[in-house]
Amino acid sequence: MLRDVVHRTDPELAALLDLEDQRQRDKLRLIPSENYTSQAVLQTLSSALSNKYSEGYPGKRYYEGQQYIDAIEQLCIARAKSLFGAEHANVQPYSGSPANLAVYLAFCKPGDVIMGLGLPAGGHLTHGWNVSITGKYFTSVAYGVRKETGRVDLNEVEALAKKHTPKILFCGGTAVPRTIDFAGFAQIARSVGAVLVADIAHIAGLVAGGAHPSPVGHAEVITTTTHKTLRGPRGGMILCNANHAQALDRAVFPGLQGGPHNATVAALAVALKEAQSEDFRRYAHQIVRNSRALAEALLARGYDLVSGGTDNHLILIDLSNKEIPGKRAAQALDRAGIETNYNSVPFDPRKPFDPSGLRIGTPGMTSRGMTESEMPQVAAWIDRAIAAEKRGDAQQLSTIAAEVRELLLRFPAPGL
Ligand code: DSN
Repeated sequence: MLRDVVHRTDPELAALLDLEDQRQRDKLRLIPSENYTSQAVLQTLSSALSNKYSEGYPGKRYYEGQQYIDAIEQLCIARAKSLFGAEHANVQPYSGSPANLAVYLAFCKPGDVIMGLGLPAGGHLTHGWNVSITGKYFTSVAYGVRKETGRVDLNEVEALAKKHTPKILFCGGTAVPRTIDFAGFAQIARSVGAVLVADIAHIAGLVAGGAHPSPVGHAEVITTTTHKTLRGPRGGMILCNANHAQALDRAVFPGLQGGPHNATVAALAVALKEAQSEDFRRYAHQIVRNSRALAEALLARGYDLVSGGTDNHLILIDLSNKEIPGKRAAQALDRAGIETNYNSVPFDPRKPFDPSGLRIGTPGMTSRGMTESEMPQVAAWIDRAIAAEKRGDAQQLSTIAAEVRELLLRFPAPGL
């Protein structure tokens, strides 16, 4: 119905929207930060809330007409607090990066020392990497992963923290295939007087569904996006202990942002309700089972996985031993109907725009209902596509894309 209206108003744009829907239906979407939101979330995003300005917080706005907006934001906050067991929630950050910037603004002055996982080791740009404002305006110290294990070594983190005494210590990242030891990080942060910030953007849905330990009770501040494993709209959220509520709220507004995106806040409220369900718990645990099954199938085919496997939704493949760079592999896989992203691996000798790795994950396909039974087939397609690309067999890539489409007919894409 809504799309019909767009077709009448702007057929050129509507045709592109239709094509993107079709692409998301037909492709095996393995990018670990992507997912399929529900129809309820998508419909809420396109509501009249998009017409409204609401600078401020419920009960303290700078614009009138907030009777329903206040109720919506309060509902969203209450659901976020209850789902994660947090004392305070701010649901206004536009996404994960602004949520992280708010943390800097709340706790640091320019030039202060901060610590986070380095980008090449799986950290996020906003954890202090040098090309980000967070690496330019603050004195950033990066910890890494051990070459032999591909895992964070808390002894290294502790030694660096003791030497540099950061104001804030980030844990979490964008290419971390293993469980994050929040308690271990908390002990280090406490010992040097740093605020521990757990960036759970990737794993928020796993935490909510009980498939990854929760940082609540360990990290004083938790930041997240809302659209990855959590399966909500594109957005961000900050959870924290009550004593940090005022500083973080002020940092988000008026420190960094103007009016919240009300339709996004409302859609997040819907997603948080969905995340309270038993279905969501099953989905979260299935993501991990699928990921482990896929990792095993890839290992059996000789793929080198960073850290040797996975505990969560994400698998980082080092393609060096397959003698194909990540970008070429990802482009070939896309032609074979399998969507991934190329990614640096720890200690990567190649450049970030043409790295050695491929990052894949199971949230999207789990949302479509796939289970462990499909994972050997997925690994076989990846392997066949990479071999086909190496011998220049474009026909084989098209054949795989057709097989992928055929399988996906059995697993309808939610929301589309
Ligand atoms: N772009 C996100 C991801 O793909 O992990 C991180 O910001």
